Amino acid sequence: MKVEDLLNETIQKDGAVHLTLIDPDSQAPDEAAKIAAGAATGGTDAIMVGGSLGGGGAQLDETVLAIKKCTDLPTILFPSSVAGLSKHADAVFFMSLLNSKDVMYVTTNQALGAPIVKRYGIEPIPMAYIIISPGGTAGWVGDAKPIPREKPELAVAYALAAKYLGMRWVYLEAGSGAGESVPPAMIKAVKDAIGDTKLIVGGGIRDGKTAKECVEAGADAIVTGTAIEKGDVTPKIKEFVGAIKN
Ligand code: 1GP
Repeated sequence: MKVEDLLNETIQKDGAVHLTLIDPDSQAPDEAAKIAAGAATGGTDAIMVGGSLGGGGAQLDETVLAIKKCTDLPTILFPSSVAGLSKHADAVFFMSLLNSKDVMYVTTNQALGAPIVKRYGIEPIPMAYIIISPGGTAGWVGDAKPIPREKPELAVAYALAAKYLGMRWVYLEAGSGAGESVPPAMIKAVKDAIGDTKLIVGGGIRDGKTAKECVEAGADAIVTGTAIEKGDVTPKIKEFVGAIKN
């Protein structure tokens, strides 16, 4: 089954999915594999692999391979550029940073990467990436014009543009390690506007309560990374999963 179909089925069944983000640049491949295994035990639905800085080449390939050895969960690449592609992954969020000021992040990397995705045979999942203030490293690297937190109408405008461009997924990103997640009022405004287009929310989600608020506001998928970098992975993932699923 295609990864996107699996995610959609799970959203239909459970109300939401939890995605665990692993940055290949943050630890050795065997460590990444342990995190993925712990997240799988905790009930996460897929492993996203990517990061804003580095994390390409052999380190990325070895990380994806190590993760695939220890879990059957889908692996989805989350690339910041064409360098974030690996032939070993199952799928790739084929994403455009819609509110970037640099065409490199809107269409150029996508053009450079598209033939590679085809050659590797990995499943592209079309996604709009929208950076919300503060935006973190992703915002800086992607030269974004972060959307002010008190301006949901700007996020709605970008998300609707994504829908009308045919993207099936929209990701509201506050930035890894953000002090606060994307505001629920913004999530709600975006979901009300885009309807059946799937909404991913990430950045600054550290506990089940915040994850639940995001899902109640309309998020279909929650991404967490930083929260499991320290401490026990499985109980933390269980906290997120328990909070967001029906
Ligand atoms: C970053 O949205 C993701 O791209 C995850 O953010 O590390 O804050 O969980 P955190």
